[in-house]
Amino acid sequence: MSADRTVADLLADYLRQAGVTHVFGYPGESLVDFIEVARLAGPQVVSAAREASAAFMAEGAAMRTGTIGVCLSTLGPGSTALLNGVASAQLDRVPMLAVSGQVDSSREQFWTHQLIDHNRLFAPVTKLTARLDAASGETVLRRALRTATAERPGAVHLTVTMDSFGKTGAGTGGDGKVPPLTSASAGLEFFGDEPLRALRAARRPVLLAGAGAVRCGASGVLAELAAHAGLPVVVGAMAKGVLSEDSPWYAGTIDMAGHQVIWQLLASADLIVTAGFDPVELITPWRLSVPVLHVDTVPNTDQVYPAAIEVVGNVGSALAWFLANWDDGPRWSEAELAEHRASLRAAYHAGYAPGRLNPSELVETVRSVAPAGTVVTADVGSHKIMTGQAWPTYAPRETLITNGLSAMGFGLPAAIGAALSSVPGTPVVSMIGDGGFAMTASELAVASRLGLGLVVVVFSDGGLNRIELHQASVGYPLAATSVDRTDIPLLAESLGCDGIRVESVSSLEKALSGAFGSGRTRPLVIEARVDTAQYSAQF
Ligand SMILES: Cc1ncc(C[n+]2csc(CCOP(=O)(O)OP(=O)(O)O)c2C)c(N)n1
Repeated sequence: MSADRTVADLLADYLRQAGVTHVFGYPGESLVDFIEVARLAGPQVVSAAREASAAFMAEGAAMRTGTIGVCLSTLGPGSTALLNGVASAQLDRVPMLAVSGQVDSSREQFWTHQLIDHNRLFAPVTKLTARLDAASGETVLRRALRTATAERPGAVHLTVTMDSFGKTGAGTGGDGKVPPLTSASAGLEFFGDEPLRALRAARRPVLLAGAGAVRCGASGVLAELAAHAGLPVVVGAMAKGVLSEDSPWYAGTIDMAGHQVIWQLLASADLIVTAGFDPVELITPWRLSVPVLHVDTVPNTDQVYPAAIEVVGNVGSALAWFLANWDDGPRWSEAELAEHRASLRAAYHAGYAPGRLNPSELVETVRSVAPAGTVVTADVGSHKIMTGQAWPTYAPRETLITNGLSAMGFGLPAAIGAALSSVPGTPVVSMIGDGGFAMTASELAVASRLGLGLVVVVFSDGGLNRIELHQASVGYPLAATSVDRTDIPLLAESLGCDGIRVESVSSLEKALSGAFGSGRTRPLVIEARVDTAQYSAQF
C-alpha cells in the first residue's frame, strides 16, 4: 500500500472494486478532494439538483443492479438534505453508502457554523454511522460496505472531515480488497421436517414473495415450485417480476390497486408461505388469522404477522428444499388462478369514467408500447398504487418501487440512477404524480445533461390525491392538498426536455409513438391530465 495514498484515493479505490460506476451527490468545499480523485480515476460523480435526489438516484441504481448505491453530501445543510434518501434506502432494504464531508477535525468538537453531529443525525436511519479517516480507513470502509450489503441490507453513513480526504497514509489496515458483498449466504439454519410437514398438510397454501426473494436470486426456483406444487404467488410491490407476471401462477401485487381481491385470496388460504416477504411491503395492517410459514434471510423479528414456523437462510435454497421434497399433487388449478386474476382486473378498472383519461388507461397504454426489458420507476401516491398493480413485470429489478419510506421525490431521480446503471439504450419510464413532479422537476435538467432519453409520465390531477382521498374519507373538505398548476410541457422544455400535454388515450398514443426505440437522448415529459374517479373507487 503506498504511503502517499489519501483517504479520497482509498474511498475511490474501494468503490471501483465494489463495481460502483457512479456516485451521486451535491458538492461542497469538503468534497473537492474526492471529486478530483474520482474525476481522474472514477467512479463518475454525478451532481444532482439537490442532495435528497442524489440519494434517490443512488437508491435507484442499487435497486436496478443489486450492488451498493453511493451518495455524497457536504456538511450541515448538505447532510440534512441528504437524509430523506438515506432513510429511504434503509427502509427499502437497499444497500447504500452515504458519505458526508465535515469541518476540519481540529474544529469538529466545538465549531457551530454549519455543524451537525452526523452520528446522531443519521443513527436512526442507518445500520451504522462511522468516521472515515487515514488511521483506520481500510477497516472502516470494509465494515461499511459489508454492513450495508449484509441481510437485511440498508444504509451506512460515513463522515469525512475536511482535512481527512486529502490526508496521506490511508490504506494500511488490511489487504486492500473489498469484502464479499453478497447479501444472502447460501445456507439454511433450519432443516427440520416441520416446515415440510406444514406445507404438505396444507390444502390451499399460497406463496407471498418479497424483496428478499429478489435479493437471493430465487426467481427460477420460485417459478418451479409454484408450477410443481400448484401454488398461487402473490408478490410485494418491491419484488415485482420475481415471478414473471405472465405465469399462470401469478396472483397479483399486494396492497396496490384492487388489493381487496388479493387479501380475499390470502384469507381463503390455509397456509401462507412467505418467501423473502418483508413487512415494509405492506400498506394495510395484517388482519389475517391464516397460519404463516416464514421463509426469509432473517428471523421473523418484526412480528407484523405471527409465524409458528420459520425457515431462515437463503430464500432460493429454502424454496429448492421445498421443491425437492414435494411429492404430492398440485394444490390449486390454473383455471382458479385465471378466475382470480379476472376479478383483480375488474377491481382495478372500477370507477372507470367514460370519455375521460383514466389512470388505468394511462398505465396500460404506456405499458403496451414500452418494449420488453423496459425499466419503470413509480413515485409515491395514487399513481404508484395503479402502476404497481397493472404494469406487468417479467423479470426482477425492472419495476422499481419504494414502499419502505415511501417518500415522494423518489421516482424521477431513481429513474436517472437506474438509467445510468443499465445497459445504454435500456428504455426507462418514470410514472409520477404532479405533486412529486413539483418536488423534483429540476432533476430533469440532470437527465437532459446526461443524455438520458427517459419517458416521464406525469399523472396530472391538480391535487395530492392520496391525501385528498383521506380528507374525503373522514368528511373534511379538501384543504392544503391542491398542486399549483404549472405549464409542465413548457417547464420540461426549459429544462432541456421535450414536453407534451395529453388528455385522451388517442393523444397519449400519439405522444408515445416516437417515445421508444428511436435512440432519443432527450427526456420526454408527458403531462397526462387524468380523471380521479378511479382513484376514489380503489381506496
Ligand atoms: C416526502 C413526502 N411528503 C409527503 C408524503 C405523504 N404523501 C403520500 S402520497 C401524497 C400525495 C402525492 O401526490 P401526487 O404526487 O400528486 O400523486 P397522486 O397521489 O396525485 O397520484 C403525499 C403528500 C410522502 N409520502 N412523502
